[in-house]
Parts: sequence; C-alpha cells; structure tokens
Amino acid sequence: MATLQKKMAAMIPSLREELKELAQKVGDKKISDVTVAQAYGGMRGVKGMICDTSVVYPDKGLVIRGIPIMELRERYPEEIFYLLCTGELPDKAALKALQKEFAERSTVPKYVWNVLEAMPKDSHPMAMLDTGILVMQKESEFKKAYDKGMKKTDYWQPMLEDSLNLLAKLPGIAAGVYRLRFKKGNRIAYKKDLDWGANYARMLGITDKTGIFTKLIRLYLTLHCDHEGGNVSANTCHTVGSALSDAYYAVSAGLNGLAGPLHGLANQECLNWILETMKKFKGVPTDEQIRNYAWETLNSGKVIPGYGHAVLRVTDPRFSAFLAFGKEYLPDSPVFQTVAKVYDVVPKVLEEHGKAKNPWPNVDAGSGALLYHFGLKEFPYYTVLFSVSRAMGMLAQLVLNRAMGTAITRPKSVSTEWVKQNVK
Ligand code: CMX
Repeated sequence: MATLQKKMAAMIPSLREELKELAQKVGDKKISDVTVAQAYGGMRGVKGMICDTSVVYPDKGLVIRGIPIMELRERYPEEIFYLLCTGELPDKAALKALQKEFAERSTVPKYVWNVLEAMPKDSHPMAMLDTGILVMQKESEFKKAYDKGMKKTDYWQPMLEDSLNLLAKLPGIAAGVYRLRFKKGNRIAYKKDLDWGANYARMLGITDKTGIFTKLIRLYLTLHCDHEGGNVSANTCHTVGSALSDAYYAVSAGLNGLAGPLHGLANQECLNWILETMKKFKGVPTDEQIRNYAWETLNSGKVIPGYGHAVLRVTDPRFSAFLAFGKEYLPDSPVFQTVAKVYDVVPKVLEEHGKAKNPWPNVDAGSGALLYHFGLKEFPYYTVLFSVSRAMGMLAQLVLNRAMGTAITRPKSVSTEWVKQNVK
C-alpha cells in the first residue's frame, strides 16, 4: 500500500468526481428543516455540513469510516489517522512509513519553548498547548505555497504537509507542557524508533515498568480521535480552516473550544466526582452509598459528570473500551473499581430522575480514573491529552475539506426582531 500522500493523491480525483455527480443529481434536495428553538439552541440536530471522517450514531456511538470504534481499540493511533484521511487502514509498510514521517518531523522549534517558558507559571495547560501550536504558524507550508500562488486543486497537499508536521510535534509539545507546568524536570526527547503514542507516554516521564501506561496512552489517543464534524472543536476548526487559514490557526482555534467545561474539560470534573465519593465514604463506596451521593448531587441542582450526551442514547463505546481496559489491566485499583460501580448504579438513578435524555456514561466517565491510577494526577492536564488525539480528526477533516474544495462557512443569522416579524 502507498504512503499516506500517495494514497490520498490517488483517491482525491474520484472523490471530487463523486461530489460533482452528487451536486448535479441531488444538489437542490432538502436534508434539514430548522425550527426557531434549534436556531436559539445551538443548532442541535440541524444537518448543515458534511464530514466524512466519522459518524456518531445515537444507538451505536462513534464509527470511523464505517468501522465501530470498539473494533479499532487495539490499533495504533497513527493507523487511525491514516484511516480518517483515506477510509482504509494502512498495511504494515504504510504504517511504518507514517511512523518514520512523524519521527523525522518531530523536533519542536526552540522558540516554542522560549515562548512557553515566558508564560505565567499558573497558565492553564490548554492555553500553553494552544500557544505552542499558534506560535509555529510561521512554519506553515500551506501559507508559503498560497503566497507563492497555487492552484485550488493543490490546496490539500501543503495542508497535509502541515498536518504531518503538526501531528509529529504535538506529543513533544504536550509532554513538554506537562513537564514545564507541573515542574517535572527536563524535557524528554522523541525516540525515533518508537511509535507516536509510545513516544508521548515516554516523554511525559511517568514510570512505566510494565508498559501498561503506554498501552493506555495509545488507547486514549485512538478513542478520542474524532467525533464527526459538528462538535465545538471540530466545527470551529472547520470554520477557521474554511477561510483558508492554515492548520496552525485552525487547530489552535478548535482546541480553544475543546478547553471549555462543557466539552473537553468535562473529564476532570468526572474524576473529581469519583474522588469526592471515595473521600466521603473512605474508599470504594457501596452501591447504596453511590446511589445516595448521586441523588445528593442531583438534588443540589448539579449534573452527574460523565453521564448524558447530546447525541448518544447508549453507553458510549469509548467508555466501554476504557472499562474493558481497566478490567484487564487494573481490576484491583480502587479508583477504577469505583468507576465500574458508578456505572452499575448511576444510569438507574438518572432514569428515575427523569431529566437526562441519555442516562448512560460518555467517554469522560472513566478515562481520568485510569490516568489517575498511573500517577498522572494533574487534572487540568487531561484536556491536553484529549487534544493531541482530537488533532488527528481535525487535521484529517481540514485536508479533506481542502481536497473537496469546501466553501467558506457562512450560515445566515437572523435577528430576534426578524423571528418576531416573520415566524407566525
Ligand atoms: N446529570 C444530571 N442532569 C443531566 C445530566 C446529568 N449527567 N445530563 C443531562 N441532564 C439534564 C440536563 O441538565 C437538562 O436539564 P434542564 O432541562 O434542567 O436544563 C436535561 O437533563 C436534558 O438534557 P439533555 O438533552 O439530556 O442533555 P444535553 O444534550 O442538553 O447536554 C450534556 C448534554 C453532555 C452537556 C449533559 O448530559 C451533561 O451536562 N452531562 C454531564 C457533563 C458531561 O459529562 N459532559 C461531558 C460531555 C462529553 C462530550 O461532549 O463528549
């Protein structure tokens, strides 16, 4: 099988042909209606954009290019990036070539560290990560080629170059942020003979004699890679990219959205809730204690973090993947045992409560507990891990959008006055 670049070059002409035919055949057909409530309510459920990398089904969860995420959990994250971009998993040679590309492009420019070291010591790790990405904008191959003048049909090529450059450096920047922000000592260099995920685990500097932490980081990177196109981070990245801003501008913008408490920051709140429960009941709580604490949380007007979802109506398969990992590798960990028990109890409580449309856990309900077990206890850092993974989906979407010649995003807004006058 070909390298990622060759594979994409081969598939893009037929993709364009297909889109042209679709536009001719069904271009004027409707795929969505929008109610006033949807216009005020975050456009929930409005079909208004295309994303081919993945689909989230309410009853199945995340499916990447036709493959359910549970079936991909043993794969290297690099394989997932290739899959997101091309619709096919790489063979051994293509995977090796991609890993080599990442290794060759992994050196983080010195000026990134100068900037990060100059930031206030109490900066949020996400602000540091996003700054590290943005400050590299001057490296953009897309920007250089665009300034020289390039054909529209070639846009995807330097976009892919930028994507590979950025993905190759992200584990190093993210691990560097961890070591700098939490005073863990010197940075650890990328090891060229290790895979991308193993490098990230190693550069964090967490002791890993058994290799299980490395497996967890690979799994984490695989599971968080993409969640179709409409979520805050993907949608933001898409919109910024649609103005032909390069990958550095677009991905850092998307990740600023991921830093919000209703999106990527939720995982730290989930672990907090688990630890609070354990503290209150002095260890792994009983089912009855969890039930009481869940009701106490709900009765005080708060949500139970890690449960519910805007789209899903079943247990998030990404949660199931983490649960299976915990059962296999750390069944005796009290914090993992608590997560598993909460899963037995909380959905019933939420069903009785009757508000949440989905009483089942989302990905965030378990991921933090596993990281915590291995000593990665700095909660504000968890969204950075999420970001390194989600950058794969954002970048694959950017490259494909440039290949498809996707137009600049410009939905029409209306004023409240317009609604009053025109909607009867
Ligand atoms: N605990 C208590 N109440 C909940 C709840 C939960 N876990 N999940 C939803 N509800 C409530 C909502 O607050 C809402 O109440 P109001 O009508 O009083 O506003 C009601 O149930 C209906 O909400 P919904 O339609 O089921 O959920 P939304 O699509 O509006 O919100 C989400 C989805 C994830 C923000 C929400 O379920 C939530 O706040 N969960 C807890 C936080 C969390 O786990 N976030 C991580 C999300 C992960 C991701 O996005 O990938």
